[in-house]
Amino acid sequence: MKVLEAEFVKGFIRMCDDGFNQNWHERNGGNLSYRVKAEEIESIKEELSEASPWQPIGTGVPGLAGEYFLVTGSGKYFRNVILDPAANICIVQVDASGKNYRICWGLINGGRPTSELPSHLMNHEVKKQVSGGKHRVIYHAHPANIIALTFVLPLEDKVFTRELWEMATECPVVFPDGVGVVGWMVPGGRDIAVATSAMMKKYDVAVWAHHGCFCSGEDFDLTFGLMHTVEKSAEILVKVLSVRPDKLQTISPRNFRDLAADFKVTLPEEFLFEK
Ligand code: 2HA
Ligand code: ZN
Repeated sequence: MKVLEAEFVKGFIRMCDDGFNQNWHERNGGNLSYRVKAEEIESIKEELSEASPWQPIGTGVPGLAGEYFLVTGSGKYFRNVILDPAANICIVQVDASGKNYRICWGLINGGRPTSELPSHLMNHEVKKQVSGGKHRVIYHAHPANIIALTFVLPLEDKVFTRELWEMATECPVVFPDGVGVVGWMVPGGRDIAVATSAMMKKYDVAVWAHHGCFCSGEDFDLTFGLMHTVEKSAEILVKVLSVRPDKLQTISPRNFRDLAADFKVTLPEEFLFEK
């Protein structure tokens, strides 16, 4: 089968377009990666090349040795992915040491995988382990309301989690583990990758202060849906704070406990503090 005929590639392209249409990907902002299943790689083998040189990832991901990833290209625009996928995305393979990658398909006019490859791969390594192999998608976007909140809320996991949970009843069910917050750091390197992947041991969502958000999930629907839910909740919070900073009423710790019991989710007590 051709790469562009594979369902996982179609799903990836659709997610890029959906993200652009949400206004989360100005210019070359944001990046997406998918850990490809063995049978999916087998089905597109005819188009994969082993000719490209191995290049350093900039960090070590031994837990991903030999794995293949579909990723957006560095400097490429999400809005162009649907028009010319082969020029804007690529499939890379990680070598046996977990220190190098090579391009096996795509980026036909040249280029490199996303500048955030270290963060994507370190997040994948953590999530593969803690989810027992279920999580396959890592998504980085620049949603305006989440970013806005990083200027007005303390950069603390418990504050962001609780405020976002309170903005929509579905939130604690969609991200029961909460959200982590990474203070401002230089993007694109190993340090921010280490900080983000440490958050991913505990959470499926990591907010990057004054920059954007990373989400992890099992498939494209769940991961896009997670980003969408977090950003919608942030939008409601921005509206609430704009109208009157002190809420007249909200969802209480007692309400959250009742919700958790009915929806059979565990909500960590650390987020159910009295204010
Ligand atoms: O431009 O979003 O974090 C791509 C990015 C870097
Ligand atoms: Zn970014």
